[in-house]
Amino acid sequence: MIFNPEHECMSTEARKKLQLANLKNLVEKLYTDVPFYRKKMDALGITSRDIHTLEDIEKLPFTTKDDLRENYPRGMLACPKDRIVEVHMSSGTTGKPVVDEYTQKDIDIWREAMARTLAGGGCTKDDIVQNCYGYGLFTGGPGAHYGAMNIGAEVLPMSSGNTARQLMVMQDFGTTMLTCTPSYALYMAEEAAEAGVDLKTLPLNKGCFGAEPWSENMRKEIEARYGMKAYDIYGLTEIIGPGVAFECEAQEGLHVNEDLFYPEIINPETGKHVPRGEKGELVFTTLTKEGTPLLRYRTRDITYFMDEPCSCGRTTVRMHRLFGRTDDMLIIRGVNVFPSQIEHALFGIEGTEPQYLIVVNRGDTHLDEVELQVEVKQEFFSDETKKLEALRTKIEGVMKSKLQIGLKVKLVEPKTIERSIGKAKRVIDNRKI
Ligand code: DLL
Repeated sequence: MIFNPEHECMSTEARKKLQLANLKNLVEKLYTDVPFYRKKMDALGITSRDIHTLEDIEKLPFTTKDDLRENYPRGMLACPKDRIVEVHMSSGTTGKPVVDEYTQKDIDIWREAMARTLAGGGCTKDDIVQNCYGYGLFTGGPGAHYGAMNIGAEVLPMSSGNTARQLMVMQDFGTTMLTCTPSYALYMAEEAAEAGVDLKTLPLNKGCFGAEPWSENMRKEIEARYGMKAYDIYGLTEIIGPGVAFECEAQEGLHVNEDLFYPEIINPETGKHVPRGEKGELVFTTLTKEGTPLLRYRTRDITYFMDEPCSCGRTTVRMHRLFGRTDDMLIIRGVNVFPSQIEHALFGIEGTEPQYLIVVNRGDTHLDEVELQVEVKQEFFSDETKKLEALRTKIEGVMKSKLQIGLKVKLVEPKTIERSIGKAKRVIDNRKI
């Protein structure tokens, strides 16, 4: 189902016109109401009168996470404080959190963006949505909740954790749709298997998963274990939370809600647009927000635009599922490695579970050493050691050829790598650099 065909299937020209009008308004508003932006624009000698086309956005300044941290808690506010009705913050582990403040209109935009997102994953008013994203300052829980309510579905506001209760409610209330991080979906599937619950026999047939990197193979694993369709959804606190981009039934890239959030892809080194279709850093401008609107926010997420028409009929641009972040890239002995590459290489190997941990150390010789811990399927583990050793050597070989670096593989028993109810932690970097 397309939630808002008028906006999601608009002609490119009509959308561009709308985006340009909103961009001009935004620049005007930020100049008048946010001293941080006025200073930046003055430094570049630019005003809203310099914006004639959407391409002129390149004249405008970027916003970075550091800018937001420096303006914590309320320096980015673009409207009177008494108009704010809700606040969310990122779950960042270092430094100050980033803050998103919502007026009632911003909440309405979010409800709209998330209704489009869940509808992309097949949600209708007849669905029973078990929402296991965390509730609280994190945007996941409330975002999915608002979207499902906007569609008119029934919401089970479970939040994350307490897996036994999740499984009980799922069976007793006939959940038809699941929303949570992909790693928690897999964890729940493991617990279900342990408890003798066959998820494939339940009415649950679809889910919208995001908030952390996951791969095509992880999708296949979730789809197989639950007997469901698993859709990728993307967003970030700074821009609105979830609801920025989402997959449709074609599962070929994520449609960006680009009438609300204007996307660009830049070369992270030069800050210039990359040629259309090339990989780079994703940048968003919030076109219609009131509380904490942002201009050209550098997400550090890496993707590319997919411009070919989509079979679903939506005309919004799609972005490829994320390749990683400019800041989660590991540099191992001078080679750039993304955890997603390791994950991708791993999933093709039979006998392994989709659970892994990358541990990076700087050894006695001052060289970087990587240990990749991989869970092995139970049947494999109870087998003879020769078979395990062959698997270990095989994984090391695959990694060497795919990543161009040697790493040590340690095979571990099922369920030994710590599970997460929120975002999974895949890398431990012990190097003090
Ligand atoms: O994770 C919002 C969200 C909630 C998205 C629920 C989807 C579902 P933050 O905590 O601010 O917000 O983290 C945002 O998480 O910049 C990406 O690096 C990463 N991320 C989010 N969705 C995906 C995804 C929420 N589908 C940061 N694939 C973003 C890969 C994702 N990474």
